[in-house]
Amino acid sequence: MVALDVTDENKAIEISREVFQYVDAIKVGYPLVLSSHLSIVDRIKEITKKEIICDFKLADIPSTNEKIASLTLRYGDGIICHGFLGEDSIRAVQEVAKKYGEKGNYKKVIMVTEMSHRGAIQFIQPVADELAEMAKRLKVDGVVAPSTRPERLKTIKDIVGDIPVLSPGIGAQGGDLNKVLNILDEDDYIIVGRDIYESENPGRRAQYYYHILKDR
Ligand code: NUP
Repeated sequence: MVALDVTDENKAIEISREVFQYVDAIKVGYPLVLSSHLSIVDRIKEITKKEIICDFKLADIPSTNEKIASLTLRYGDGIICHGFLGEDSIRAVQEVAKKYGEKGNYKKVIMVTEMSHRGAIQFIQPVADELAEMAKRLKVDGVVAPSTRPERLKTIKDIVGDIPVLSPGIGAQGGDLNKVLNILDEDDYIIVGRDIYESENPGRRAQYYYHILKDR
């Protein structure tokens, strides 16, 4: 999954065209959407026909999460939420996704467990296993867990079982790809941003990851 955190709409479209054949999904977040518009998701989808995940890390009370999710899922195929707000905040997003599902548009609700940066050790890590247990209980469609700490990735993966794991931290954040690939299964994703979109040739860089994943 490529993270398209560029702040120029045209650049985002250009990179999407270069990388889409090598990725399973595209993740957009605030950098791109705040510098353009949420409808950029439709444009990227039209060009790439790939799943688009909106990484908005929802972290609000249920009624506000619900409003944000309703707006976001008009465009995206999935949305990333924080888990530390508690069960009701996630359930509110799942309710929205369910309504879209009833109309034939399956939408994924993905929950952050432990984040990949160093600061995550401070507050999130101590509760991350419980967050993973909650994710499992709520049957979310995916969890985010760090490639920067393979041992934590493994623990979280063991807790969530068959829920797919999306793992950022490879490339610019220094995660060890081999260690991570020994932990992840076929249904899981690595998320790579800067190492692809900041490279001289994003298409070739995406292809590099594609081959590693395909040949393993
Ligand atoms: O724990 C997380 N770490 C992380 O890097 C959760 C995330 N959602 N991300 C996102 O993954 C981050 O916001 C960025 O969009 C992407 C990683 O990008 P890069 O470090 O490969 O450039």
